[in-house]
Amino acid sequence: MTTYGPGVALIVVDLQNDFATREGSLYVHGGEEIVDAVNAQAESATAAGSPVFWTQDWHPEVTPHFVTSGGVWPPHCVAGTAGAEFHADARVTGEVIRKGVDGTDGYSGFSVRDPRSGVRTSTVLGDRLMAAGCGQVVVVGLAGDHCVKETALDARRLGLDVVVPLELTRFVNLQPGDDERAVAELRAAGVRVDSAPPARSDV
Ligand code: VGL
Ligand code: ZN
Repeated sequence: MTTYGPGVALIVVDLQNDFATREGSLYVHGGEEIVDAVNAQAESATAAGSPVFWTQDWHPEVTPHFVTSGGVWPPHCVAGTAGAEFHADARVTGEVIRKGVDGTDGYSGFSVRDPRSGVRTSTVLGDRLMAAGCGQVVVVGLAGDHCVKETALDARRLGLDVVVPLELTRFVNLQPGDDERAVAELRAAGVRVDSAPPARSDV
């Protein structure tokens, strides 16, 4: 059991219109349902002195991440478009970490990978957490089988304790069963996957 405080950070992944609204180009079913609860988490975290980070998928118009250029995803979260904006109800406070900029595959908030060269580079998120002295992160947002998962796995690679509350994420399920496989992969990596959201006073 853990409680928000300066040693624990909240990372909100990609709560953006293209994922979290029905009109979005890569709508994650039920994505809009988590927005209020995520806001409440962010409020609790901030009140307890926990840093809060919001990742933002932020792609160029043409990128090998998109199916139109050899990738797997429909174009989404193109820099500067409405689809890339945070959900209108999201109360974004704290630092925004953009990923996928410059044509990289930005799945994790901690690192991005250039699909052409295979080179992986770090975002500032890991440095920020180290500088803040955070040993634990709570990862929420969209999508549980992609960016939430990759962010949580990277956090484990950095040696952090990681909690993913299932009520605060939703899954794409591009292939049926991706949700269960993602949860299994997270648990195998030592991530605590909770089936209920953390109580507000008892994360
Ligand atoms: C995501 C696929 C492509 C995500 C981002 O936020 O989970 N998924 N880009
Ligand atoms: Zn993307």
